[in-house]
Amino acid sequence: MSEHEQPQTDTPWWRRAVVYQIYPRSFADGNGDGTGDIAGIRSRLSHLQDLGVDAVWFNPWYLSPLADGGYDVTDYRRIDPRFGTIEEATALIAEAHEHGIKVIVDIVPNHTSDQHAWFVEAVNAEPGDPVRDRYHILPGRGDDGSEPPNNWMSVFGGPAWHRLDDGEWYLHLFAPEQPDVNWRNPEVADEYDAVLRFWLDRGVDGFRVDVASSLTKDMTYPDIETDVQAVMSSNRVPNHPHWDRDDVHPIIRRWRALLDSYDGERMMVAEAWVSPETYPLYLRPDEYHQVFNFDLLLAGWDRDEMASIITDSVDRAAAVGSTPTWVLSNHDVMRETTRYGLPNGTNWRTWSVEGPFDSLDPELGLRRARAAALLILSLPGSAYVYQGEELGLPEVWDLPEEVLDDPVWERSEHRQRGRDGCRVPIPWSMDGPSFGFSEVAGWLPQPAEFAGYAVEAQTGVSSSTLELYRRTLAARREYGTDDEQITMLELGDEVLAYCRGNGLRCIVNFASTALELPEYSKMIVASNSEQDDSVLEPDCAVWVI
Ligand code: TEU
Repeated sequence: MSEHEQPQTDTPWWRRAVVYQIYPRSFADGNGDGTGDIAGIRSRLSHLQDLGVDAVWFNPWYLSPLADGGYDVTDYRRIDPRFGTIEEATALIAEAHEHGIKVIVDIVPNHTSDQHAWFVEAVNAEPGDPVRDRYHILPGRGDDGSEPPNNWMSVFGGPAWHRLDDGEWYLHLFAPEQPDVNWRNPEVADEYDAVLRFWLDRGVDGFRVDVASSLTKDMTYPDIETDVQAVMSSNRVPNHPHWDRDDVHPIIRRWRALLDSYDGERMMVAEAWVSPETYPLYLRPDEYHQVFNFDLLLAGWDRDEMASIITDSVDRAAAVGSTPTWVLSNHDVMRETTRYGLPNGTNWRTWSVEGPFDSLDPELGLRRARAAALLILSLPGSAYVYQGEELGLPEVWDLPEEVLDDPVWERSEHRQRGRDGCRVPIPWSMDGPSFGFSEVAGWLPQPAEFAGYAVEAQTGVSSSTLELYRRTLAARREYGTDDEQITMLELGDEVLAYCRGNGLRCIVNFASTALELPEYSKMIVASNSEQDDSVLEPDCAVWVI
């Protein structure tokens, strides 16, 4: 069997896929305007094949004013001209398949853009007109209606209501340019069905569903005590007016039936920041195939915390017949090479404003990120790798304020710099105006140090993070197993180690001193570029069998 050949298996692809996340705006620019696009992606498919990923997930590429990086969709059936055309998207899907790579697209069903034809129609209609019922448009409170209908807050900061010129208010759980649609209106469900069919007919293998747990709202619009951010990261609030409500599940079942009516193994993965208690409900056999598990992404570099997340995730998924998902970073969070270089407990959302900046140790962060990659890539289930993780790219946390584009910067009143630092264009070559990303400077500036992280700089360099990822993904294919369990191994309080059914062991050293490795017959891959046969250095990982 060649190193890139997947062993024959009846297991559906998504149960063990490595899914590579592409943020199209920042991956590769084919038309020389400084913004990434589909032409750029098509020219770089060989990078994904060489890396050895099983699937790609594309962040939204639909027609959009990009008020929230494309999560504000004007038309779900058109590609934004900055990214390309529908013909190019269809060709890309087919070409990915020719490279043996499945395709997942992003669906944004909680809100549209304020430029969407439905919202434009609603705004132009009179209060009470049925076309307003596709959104949550309400009179305000107070004698003259000048108070918002309730106290709900936007995830991005500030109130979740915006007033129209005629005095009514509309709900936006995210930016004001992202009005929430009303899922009680049957037209809404029909429209999203049609959108799913549109992309399934173009050959996509799956959907990543944006803010999947917030679609339905309490239509009496009561005030709430808890704020949204707290709800997203903590325990379930029963009957919350707009988060993780029971009435979201019939929508999911409807989509699942639609997917199941297509041939092939079409899947959907939920972006749902929900509690461990309700997480399994989303994974019932007639609901989502997978839910992103963000626990590791939120955890520090902590042996006990990571060990319990891993065992809980494996058990929880197994209990409902699904598989765990592993996510170290994505387009919404600080890149893990930087996160792991900060002391545990640092609030990385505010750190880049507040500091202390000398608390960052970038070398330590990269060492840990490489070890974490070995950790998640040997676990059962599927792993989601965000573009640039394979290069060990750091967060560009000190972007000049004048280039910041994420609405979080303004809406948090400059308490958070937002998410641009993980969305800086990818460096492909060691020189040029944007290190091979484009013929011109990229839409966000890249720091000079990106030259050293370029694909060109790392290719063929055995100690590089890129070659480590390539070796590790090749080994994952070779030593992959369909058993979806792990056995934790006891190697001391500061070592995280487990064994897969085929005898593959992953060992991670969290101690500050080197670890004497237990006996093994073969070392398969090591996160340290200078791995010794018998000892494992701090913050490093190995796979042995
Ligand atoms: O994100 C959902 C979400 O609520 C968070 O990840 C949020 O972006 C973050 O906490 C803000 O600091 C999804 C998308 O992944 C994100 O990019 C979009 O902005 C958001 O939905 C709205 O569509």
